Formats: sequence, structure tokens, C-alpha cells
Amino acid sequence: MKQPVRVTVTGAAGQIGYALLFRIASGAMLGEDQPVILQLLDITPAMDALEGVKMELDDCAFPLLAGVVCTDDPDVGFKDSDYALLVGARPRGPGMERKDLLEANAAIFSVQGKAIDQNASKDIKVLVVGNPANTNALITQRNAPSIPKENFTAMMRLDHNRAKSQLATKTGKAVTDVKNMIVWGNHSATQYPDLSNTTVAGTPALDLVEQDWYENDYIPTVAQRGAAIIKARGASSAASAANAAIDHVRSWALGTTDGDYVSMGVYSDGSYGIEEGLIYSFPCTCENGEWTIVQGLSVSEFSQGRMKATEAELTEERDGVAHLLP
Ligand code: NAX
Repeated sequence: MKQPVRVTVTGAAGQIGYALLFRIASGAMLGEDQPVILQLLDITPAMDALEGVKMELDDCAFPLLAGVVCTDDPDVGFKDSDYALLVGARPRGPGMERKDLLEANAAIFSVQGKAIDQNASKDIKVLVVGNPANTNALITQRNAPSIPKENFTAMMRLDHNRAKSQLATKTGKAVTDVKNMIVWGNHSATQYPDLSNTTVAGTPALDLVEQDWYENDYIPTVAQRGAAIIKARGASSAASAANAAIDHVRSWALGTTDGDYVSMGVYSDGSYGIEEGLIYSFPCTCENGEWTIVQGLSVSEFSQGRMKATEAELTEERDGVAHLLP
């Protein structure tokens, strides 16, 4: 059996946390031969609820669960951590402007970035789920200068999975028939689900659907799926978000399937003309624990416009918190 790895989950007492922790402990994220120690971080008022979650984890008697730490101290939560899923974030409150939300989260993610810098393994892999995920990932990365910037990513996998599922339904095929999906940019309404390179059972997706459906139905449906879930369920996506977090880290740690790629919010190196340093979603392949941006894909004028629009929003978000960035 392998040595246990330490997995930090923030916001662990929340609804995504509840759908996430049991799957990590079961081996769904890092493999059925990889023991894990869960280091659960939440705020002080959530400690009782977190203790209850720990009791349930204990009651599962998971063979791979080698320990559970519950804490409200980021230095303890990130101690020697190998993986961190940053789920906890400040939700938008009544009367809160977008700028206030960005600032409140900048404060949380600056503290956590510093705690990662000072306490975690230098090889830690970080996934930011808490919104605004891409900019929160940027803030975390900038506050952890001793860790490679490639080790900070933002979750776009839920958007990616939604995009695959909607296309499979439309074409009457299985999700496993859908290959090379891309969602570019920000985890927000400006995201761009791009079918230009996607195939369904080997046929180009754009040969199977009408351009009008693609532009006016598909793209908005995928981009606004989160809002549709809230309307239907009365609460935001939780199990599907947890599932996407598992998929993201599993692909990153254990590799992507040959001939396919996934969407990940990663540090832009300037690929496809996207400003260097933004955390932007690109098509990626993963091998040996490292992601690589897929190069050389053709970008139509329509795609270029959409990719630039979502980049502009990320630039604006970054500029909005620039005074808080080191
Ligand atoms: P909940 O409100 O159920 O849980 C959030 C938890 O975070 C709470 O337990 C809270 O006490 C904790 N928390 C707040 N501040 C903290 C801090 N400074 N340190 C540690 N813990 C802290 O929210 P939930 O539904 O679990 O969603 C969590 C985040 O995921 C939200 O920001 C949400 O917007 C975001 N999402 C991101 C998605 C993505 O695709 N990137 C999709 C799903 C989800 O909407």
C-alpha cells in the first residue's frame, strides 16, 4: 500500500464539502490504492457541523482513510498538504456589489495562499472551486510565491461536463462518444463552450447541429446552467460540483485519456493570445501529474471574439483586486 497523502478541503462543512469528502475518502479522486489523510478547514462557527461530518466519515470505516483533522486554523489545515481543494468562499450577500464580493474573497484567498506558501508541500496541487474561482486562484497563487505557479488551477470541469452532457443529449449519443470538448475562459456567464474541435462518435459536432442552436441555445444553456439549477433546486449545484472537482484532480494526478482533453483553469503562458498570468480555462492534457495546454488548434473569428470577451472579464476582475495582490 502507498504512503498516505494529505488532502486539504476548505469549506468542508458546506454542501459541496458534504458531497465531496466521502468520495475522496473512498478513493474516487486519487485511486483505489491511495490512502488519504483529510485536513478539513472551515470557519469557527462551522466547527460543530464539521465535527458531525467527521463522525460520519469515521462511521464509513473507509479502508483508505488514514486520518481526519478538523480545524479553523489555515496553518494547521495546510500543514504538509499534497492536494488542496479550496471550496469555502464568501457568497454574495444582499446588496453586495460584484466588487465587494471580489474584495471579500481576495481577503480569504490571500490568507490561504500565504498559509499554503508557509505550510504545504512545495509540490502541492491546488484546485480552487469557490467563486469567483479563476480570480480566487490567481490571488492564492500570487500569495504563494514559493510554489510553482502551474500548481494553482481553477475548476472549469463542471462547465466542461455540462457542455458534454448537453451535446450528447442533443445528438442522441452517449457522453462517452463526445471527445475534445473545450470550455474557454472564466467560470462565469462569459465562458465559451467551443464545439469547433469536438467530435461525437467520430463526427465533427458542428456537422451534427445547426449554427443557430449552437450560438443561441447551446452556449447560453451551458453558461447559465448554474442559475437553472438554483431555480429548480432552490440551492446551488453541489453533487455535480463535487463530482467535477473529483474529475479535475483525478485527471491532473492520474492523467487524461489518450486522444481526449479536458478544460482546466490554468496559468496562461500566452497561448492563443491570452494574456500571460491570468488563470484562464484552456484545453489541457495531463500526464505524470502535470498539465499541458493543447496547442495548434484552429480558432475561428467567432471563437476569437468569444475568447477575448471572457479574457476581458478576467482582466477586469484581476484589475479590481490589483491593490490587494502582492
Ligand atoms: P456553502 O455555503 O454550502 O459552503 C461554504 C462553506 O465554506 C461553509 O461551510 C463556510 O463556513 C465555509 N467558509 C466560508 N469562508 C471560509 C473560510 N475563510 N475558510 C474556510 N471555510 C470557509 O457553499 P457551497 O455550495 O459548498 O459552495 C462553495 C463555493 O463553490 C461557492 O463559492 C460557490 O459559488 C462555488 N461553486 C463553484 C463552482 C465551480 O464550478 N467553480 C460550481 C458550484 C459552486 O457554485
